[in-house]
Amino acid sequence: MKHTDCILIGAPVDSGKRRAGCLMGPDALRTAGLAEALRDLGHRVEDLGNLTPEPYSPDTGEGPLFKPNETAGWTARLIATAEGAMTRGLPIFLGGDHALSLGSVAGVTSHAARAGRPQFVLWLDAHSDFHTPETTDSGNLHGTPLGYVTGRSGFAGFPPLTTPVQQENICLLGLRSVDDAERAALEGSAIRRHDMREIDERGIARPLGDFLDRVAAENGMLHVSLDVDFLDPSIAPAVGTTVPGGATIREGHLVMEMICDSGLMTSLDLVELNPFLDNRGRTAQLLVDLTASALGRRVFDRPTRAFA
Ligand code: 4U7
Ligand code: MN
Ligand code: MN
Ligand code: MN
Repeated sequence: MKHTDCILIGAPVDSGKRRAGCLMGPDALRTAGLAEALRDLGHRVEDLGNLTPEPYSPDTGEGPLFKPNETAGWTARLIATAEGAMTRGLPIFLGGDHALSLGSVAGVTSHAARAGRPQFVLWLDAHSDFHTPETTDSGNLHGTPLGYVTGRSGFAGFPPLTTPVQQENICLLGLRSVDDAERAALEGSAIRRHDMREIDERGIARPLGDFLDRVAAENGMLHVSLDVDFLDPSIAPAVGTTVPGGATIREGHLVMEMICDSGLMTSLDLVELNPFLDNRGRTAQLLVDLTASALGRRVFDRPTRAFA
């Protein structure tokens, strides 16, 4: 098992939606023993503590978007932090809501471009998060990160994107809540998408295995963005946007074990954890266990990609 330099980056982003609480996410993940679990697997772990957004003008509360200036300040800080961390190890972004990923994904993608490698993104989420500020009905920017990082228009006031992620390099897994405007945009795009019905029918290993094969064939960098609501709310209640019918504990672990076996993951987001809504820390603990699976925890050694 390869030992990794893990860099924990607390990003208590809470500006991406109206229901507060994700700002406590990084400390809940620490309390649940994230660093210890990774060290037990033999990895080196450095914790950068919690970031703050770059300075921004106060949000006025006017206009259709919730806290756009604060979110833009977070995006700028996260882009710079992600670019720096990628030169030193595997950044693990501790959210914070999913608006965090405007910055984490943009930053790792700009690093990949400099390294001359294509960036791939695996999006584990009930939602497609493909809105722009012009298509969102809720005004909540945690529903827009994939719109931003693919270079869709409408993100005035946000850091200009140096390198968009190629649509065909994105894989959405776990979908069960997609808004009409997102569906139309996705259907006109090359983004790979697998809803829960497909996962029920074919299993989760086949679509994921196909995607990992493509990342490997193109010598890509792989960013994994894990939204708590990918998981079924019965096992992961600590999230504001629960959608029934999500991934089971075993589907979650299988995804992470396959990612581990592939050896391809270069960065990771753990987002949308709202500890205020948790049940005795069980969601935070599950995220720690899933991260451990992605970084080598296993029951027995098995042949690589036995299920692909
Ligand atoms: B998350 C939503 F309307 N699409 O835009 C929206 F259903 O990061 C939800 O995936 C967005 O949790 C969910 O507000 C964002 C809604
Ligand atoms: Mn979601
Ligand atoms: Mn999301
Ligand atoms: Mn959510």
